[in-house]
Amino acid sequence: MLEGTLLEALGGVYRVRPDGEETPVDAFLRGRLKQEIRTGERLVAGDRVAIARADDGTWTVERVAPRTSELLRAGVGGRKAKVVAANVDQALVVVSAVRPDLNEELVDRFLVLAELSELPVLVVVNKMEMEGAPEIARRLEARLDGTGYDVLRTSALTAEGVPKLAGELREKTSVVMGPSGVGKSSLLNAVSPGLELRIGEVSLRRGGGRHTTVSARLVPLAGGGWVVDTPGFSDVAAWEPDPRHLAWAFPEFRARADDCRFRGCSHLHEPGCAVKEGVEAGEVDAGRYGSYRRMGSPES
Ligand SMILES: Nc1nc2c(ncn2[C@@H]2O[C@H](COP(=O)(O)OP(=O)(O)OP(=O)(O)O)[C@@H](O)[C@H]2O)c(=O)[nH]1
Ligand SMILES: [Mg+2]
Ligand SMILES: [Zn+2]
Repeated sequence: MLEGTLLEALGGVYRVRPDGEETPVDAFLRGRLKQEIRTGERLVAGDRVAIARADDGTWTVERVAPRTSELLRAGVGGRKAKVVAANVDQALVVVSAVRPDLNEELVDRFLVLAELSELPVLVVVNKMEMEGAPEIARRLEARLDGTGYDVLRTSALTAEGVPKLAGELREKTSVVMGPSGVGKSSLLNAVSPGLELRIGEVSLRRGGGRHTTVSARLVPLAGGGWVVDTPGFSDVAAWEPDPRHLAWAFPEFRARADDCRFRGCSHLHEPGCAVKEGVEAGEVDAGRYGSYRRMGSPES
């Protein structure tokens, strides 16, 4: 039996890197574990597993270790959470200033996913060399002022911010998330040139264009550390309809909630709400507060 880390799950094939070895092996599920996975939670990139080799040379996944963390997103067509990656230390929300244009409310929604997953998060604004990008990045920084989130400006094209990004990824396991086409894979290639992750243009030639990265994949970085590259997504509904949990996912609200008149204030219609007062005083960003209201109401 060998311990290892799941790099990628590809429709029934589980690519596992045994600890201390360079070359991954493909393993399969059998028996009870297969039943459990079918009815419950899937295995995802980052899972710690034990694998065993059968007489015919094939590998099977025998055990999955409890996870230390999970990046969650809403499952397709439902509000139930789905796991994107396991055992990561931090999440990166990657967007581009332009092409595709930065959508501030979408950033808020990605940040909520990271918060509900209880992961530290870094915001990355890519394609900074493009015209108009500095003004767009400045606006996002102003919106996030007071949240505690760091915003890192990058360009995979000019390498602006890439050494800084490499520093943030070093010695940790991270997961990148963000819309398709913003340059997530390009940035990881820039940080670690040996990776050769597939990027946009290649799939354009194949007639695709969207969703160049097709499955979550854990890769090692040249400087030490690991990162899960994920396919872009923009359907970022929170699965958590309880407004108190949602409110908790906005750190600048969290910091004020003690001053609200009512305990468990939803910051929506209660009198004496310190968050609403903060919005009126210009101390809490009105755009973020609008995101919160829309995320909490199902018709949004
Ligand atoms: N101008 C400019 N283009 C970039 C930059 N980074 C990436 N691109 C381009 O943006 C396109 C998308 O890049 P990808 O790295 O495939 O984007 P992704 O976020 O991984 O996309 P998915 O895998 O579909 O989620 C490609 O054509 C890249 O060449 C950048 O900093 N500046
Ligand atoms: Mg990609
Ligand atoms: Zn309140």
